[in-house]
This record gives sequence, structure tokens and C-alpha cells, in this order.
Amino acid sequence: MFREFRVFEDGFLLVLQWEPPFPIGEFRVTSVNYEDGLKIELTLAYMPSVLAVVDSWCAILELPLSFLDKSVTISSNWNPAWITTTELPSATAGQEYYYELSVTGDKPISWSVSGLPADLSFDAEKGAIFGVLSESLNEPKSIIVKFTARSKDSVISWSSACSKSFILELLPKDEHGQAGAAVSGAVKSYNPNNPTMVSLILDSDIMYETVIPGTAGAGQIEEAFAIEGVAPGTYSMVVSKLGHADFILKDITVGGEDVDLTKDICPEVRLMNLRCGDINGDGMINDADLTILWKSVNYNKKASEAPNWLCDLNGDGMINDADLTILWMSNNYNKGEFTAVMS
Ligand SMILES: [Ca+2]
Ligand SMILES: [Ca+2]
Repeated sequence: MFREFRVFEDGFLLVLQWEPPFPIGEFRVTSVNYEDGLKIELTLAYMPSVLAVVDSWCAILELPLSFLDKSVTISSNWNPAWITTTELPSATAGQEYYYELSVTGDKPISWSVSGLPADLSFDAEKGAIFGVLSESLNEPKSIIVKFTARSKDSVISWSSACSKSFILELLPKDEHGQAGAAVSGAVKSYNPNNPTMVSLILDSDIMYETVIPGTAGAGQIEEAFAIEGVAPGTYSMVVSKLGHADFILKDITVGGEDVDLTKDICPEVRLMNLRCGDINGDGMINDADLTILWKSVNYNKKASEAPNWLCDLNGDGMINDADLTILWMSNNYNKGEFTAVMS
């Protein structure tokens, strides 16, 4: 820590040098072995602008001559904030951005930030950048963002501030495939008149949803869907439709590339076949549904006139044997939701 010690006519010069990281800042220089017990406290401030660019620091103390021949101890009792982040992750248009700067030392009392794009904000409580970069960005762009973390003032009113500048890469949507990955697949179900809902779930939150709209027709139908702009992550997919048990697909890993489920090696994933016959919507296809379908007010009636039009499983407008046959199929009867894992 001592780098130089020089004696002059009226005093001496003590040069201290230290290496990052902190603590540095306020130093109390206390004389020991001093006969009358005099204690002199000195506080060192430093230049933030210098600190941000050099890798070692100096402090110069000019002490009165009376300090000569005294041994001194130096200790730090102040631990100002210091930004230790060395680089910022790039931000991609249309994607949620969140990054907490890492800071050692005491929590900063205030921050100032310059250069952030308008759609990104700074949470001074967490020291975090957050927001969604505008999708209007067309080309990659590098900007300089500067953060200053201020620490509490020292006892003699010098304050400490640590400033650091970073290059933040802004990437347009689809750049490097980081955003805009599409997850597509195919669903087989009954009754084309009703829509099918496809959701991508991350940590039990629905992150993306798409609806395959209903279309005129009857019987079984195979339909394709695509969810665009999916951020990297490992998702579960839930495919649901009235009158059907849910189809759940786990472990869909989305990276930079589009995910085409119709190319999966598992046939159950290539064409997701929804089990049909859950008329009461309890997730199981069983006697309870059969009882509803069999009711005289429903069975052999027009779907439009029956109290429960969902009994028309195939969507041909009539509730009859054709629907009963679907419910009775071994793939449906006494079965519930189907769970598959992406290979
Ligand atoms: Ca049921
Ligand atoms: Ca029918």
C-alpha cells in the first residue's frame, strides 16, 4: 500500500497505492505510539474519472512534520459502491431485456445513467436495465451507455462516484436468430367448427398464444399453427379445444432456430392428436361424458336444439351414433390429457 515516503522541510509526503477491487475511500490515519494520544483522521477522496480508466490508484497525503518518526496504521472504514460489470449483454428488438449491474461495496445512494435508448429504463433500486427494445430497429447498432453509482458522502463531505461506460449492442429482430424464432406444429382434432388454442408456457406463465380459428366442416381435421417471435427458453405447450382433452408437450427448447414440431422424430409430436369426447370439460373422457351424450334431450337431436351442443363431437350438426363412436374409441374412452416430451 505504501508506495513512496518523502520528507520535506515542513512535512512529508506519503503516497499510497492500491489495487482494485475496493474497499478504498475514506482512510483514517491514526498515529500510534504518540505520547499524548493525539489522533489525526484523514479522509481520502479519489477522482472517479480516473478510477474508471486506470487499474491502480494513488492517494497522496501531505502530513505535518510532527508525524515523522511515528508509526502509522491505515485502515479503511468506508466501502463505496464500485461497478464490477465488465460488459452488457446485447439487447434484441422486441425482446424483454433485463440486466442487473453487479456492484460491490455499499449500495449506491443514487445512480445516473446516460445514453440508454428511450425504450429501456433503469431501476435505481435494483441497479438494473429493463424494457423492450423497439421493433422498429432495422440494423444492428452499438451505443455507449454510461452509469454512475454514487455512494454516501464521506465525513468531510467529499462524495464518491464510480462511473463506467459500456458498449451496448442493439440487435434488430431476427438478427443472429435471437428473436423471432417460430414454433410451428400440426394438430389433429374433431369438429373443425371450433377453434383450437395453442399456448407456450414458461415457468407456469403463458408467454405466447395462438388460436387456430374454426372453419366449416365436420369430422376430423389436421391444422397447422405457428407462433412467431419466441424468445429463447424451454417451454411447455398446451393445445386445447372444446370437447377435447388437452395435449401437453414438454421440453420444447427454443434457441436461435425455428422449431418445427412436424419434423420431430416422435410421431405423437409430429401430429398432435387431441383426444375427443370430454363433453363436461373435466379433463377426462369417461362415463360422465357418455351419460350427457346419452341423455334423451341430447341423443339423436340436432346440436342446435340440444341443451349441450358439445355432444356433437364431430361437428356434423347431429348428436348421434357417430359421436358415440368417437367417444367410445380406445384412444379416447377412459383417457385424459396426453403428455408428450419433445425429443
Ligand atoms: Ca369429461
Ligand atoms: Ca355429430
